Amino acid sequence: MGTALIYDEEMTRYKLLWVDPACKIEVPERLVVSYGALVENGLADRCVSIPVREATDADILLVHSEEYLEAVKKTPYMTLEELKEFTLQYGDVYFHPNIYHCAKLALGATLQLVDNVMTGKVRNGLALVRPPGHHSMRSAASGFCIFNNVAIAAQYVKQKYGVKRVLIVDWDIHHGQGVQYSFEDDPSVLYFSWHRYEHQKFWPNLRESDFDVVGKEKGAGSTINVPWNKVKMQNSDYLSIFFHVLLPVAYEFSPDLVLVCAGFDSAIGDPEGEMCATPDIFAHLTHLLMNLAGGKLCAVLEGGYNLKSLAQSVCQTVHSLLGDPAPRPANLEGPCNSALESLQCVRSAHRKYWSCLKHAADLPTSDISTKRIKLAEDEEEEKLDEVEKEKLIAAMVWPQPVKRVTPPTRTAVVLPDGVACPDRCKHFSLSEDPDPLVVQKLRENFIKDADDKDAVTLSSLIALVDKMEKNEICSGLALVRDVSMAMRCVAQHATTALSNRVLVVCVGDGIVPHRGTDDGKTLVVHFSSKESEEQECKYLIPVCLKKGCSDASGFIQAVLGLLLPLGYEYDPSLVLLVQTPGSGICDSVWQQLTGLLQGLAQGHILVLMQEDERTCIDPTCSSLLGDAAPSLGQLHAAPPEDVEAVENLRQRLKADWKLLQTTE
Ligand code: X5A
Ligand code: ZN
Repeated sequence: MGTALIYDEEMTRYKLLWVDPACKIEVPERLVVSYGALVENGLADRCVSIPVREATDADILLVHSEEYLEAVKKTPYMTLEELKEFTLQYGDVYFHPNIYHCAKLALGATLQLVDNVMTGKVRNGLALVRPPGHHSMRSAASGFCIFNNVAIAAQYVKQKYGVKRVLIVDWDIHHGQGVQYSFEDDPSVLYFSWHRYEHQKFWPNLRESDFDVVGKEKGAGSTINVPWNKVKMQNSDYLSIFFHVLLPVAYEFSPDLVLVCAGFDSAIGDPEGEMCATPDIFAHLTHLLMNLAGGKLCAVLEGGYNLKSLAQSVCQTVHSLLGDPAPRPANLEGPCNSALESLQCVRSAHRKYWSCLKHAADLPTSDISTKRIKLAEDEEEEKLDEVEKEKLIAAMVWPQPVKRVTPPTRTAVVLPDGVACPDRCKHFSLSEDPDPLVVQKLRENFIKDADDKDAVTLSSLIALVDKMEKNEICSGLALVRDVSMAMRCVAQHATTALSNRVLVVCVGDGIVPHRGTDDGKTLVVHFSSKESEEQECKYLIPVCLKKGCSDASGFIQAVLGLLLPLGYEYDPSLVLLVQTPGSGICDSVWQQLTGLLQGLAQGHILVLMQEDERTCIDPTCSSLLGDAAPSLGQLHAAPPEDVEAVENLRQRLKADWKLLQTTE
């Protein structure tokens, strides 16, 4: 199952025909450079190319009014003067004789994408379109948008495929008010948007873009607004919102389809957003959404006005859609205070709607209004003149994202004799007898009850980790006689011989002795149902869940709100995922965990399991090969003790780990 790419040059054939400073950034080159970069990087060729189509009136009328459609239909026949005049009734948008045609293609491209994903012809995809859609409303064009591509797509899949729940993630830097209005009372569409807001001073300057606007009637809770009240937000700020708001709610909601309003004006260098998140953040945002809805994800271009930043961000997104390992997430120093304030406000505003947020700090209403109103006074920053500002933003530099290559071997397996190697994986064994020196060392350190088989297995694991380090192999699975021993052996090799940082994730109650974890070379996170004897410290974190790993809800919340932020901030070069016998974790939860952890360490993850866990081989390999995990279904409320345990841990650890912070 592949990744669709939908693009047609025709959508470059309209442009601004008069002078309008507000619209001059929306240029045909946006599509030319985006597609060009995909071709240059060999990404276009790896996608399934699907033709666009013209949307029909019926498609457009799923969201827009007949009067509006009829009015737009006349624009191809208007004179320049008439077009200017027509444009005046809307905000920050322009018309052109060919824009109606392009708008039909943009919507048609979006619908082609969702059709191909819903029918299983492809797993996911990107539609590169112009004009964008998320600002347009039932009867109005707005913000360069004519028809609301993504909102219509959501209605379309509900109607055509009977889809029950759609998640719309709007990572564009503007608030997609058109999408919000379309679904404000509809609980079947969860709309998430972050946007530059500056306490309502930023376009479109709407009261209804603030965090306390959450949807109406049955749809209360299914609109999530995250206002950015300062510019220059960074990767940490974006990831914090994903870990502590979007992902927990999205997993609880359990969409059947994920639509992304993929605007890249939220990236560094963009003249509209003025944010500082680097293009590689989109590798992670995309990856983190790819295990929802069984992997059914459709990204549709919205904004993005710095051509270089846009092209890089588009490539990062497509790399992830194709399953290429994500680059290491560099220098995550935790969210800034303004981002934390927004985070806290959003969590508080939504705590009555989502059980995963029940334990979020409750902000008293009086506090909320002061945070909201904080208007004018303290925000009077030195107003640079527009020309100076434009120059500064244009001069912004950032490192070129590193090349993303999947190693020649994606997944290698070390299995006991007689166990068949799953399809698509590579059986891994030593090409020659293990080095006697290595074996001797192993015997001294790990293999007390000397067993030649163990020596061979452990030597293989060491060789496998060496190959991962050289990027010849991406990930691995090993079934071993003693997972604790194998874990210690691999961790020690990686941290000493390779001087790497290793994230060790243990799942289950089996006793796992840890040593030497205070040097920062390993970070151990251990999920179990037993109160641990281990002393909690910065680098050894026992997570005790009442039902252990057998309660999907409690476990997933701990993974999203605790393990991922820790992992991202720690930035390991290797992840060791260890399942101890009788962990009680079910396959689909295990696959979610395996899938999510591949966002770390460039996908270098080694999974260790006990040798009799044969039925786990196929699901684990499937995840390691990049298949989407099956959906967990709507999650019930996690056991309150578990939510509280995670919340308490977060409170204790947040001084050491900034990505765990959820309050100022
Ligand atoms: C799709 C999009 C931005 C409009 C900005 C108007 N529109 N000032 O990014
Ligand atoms: Zn935008």
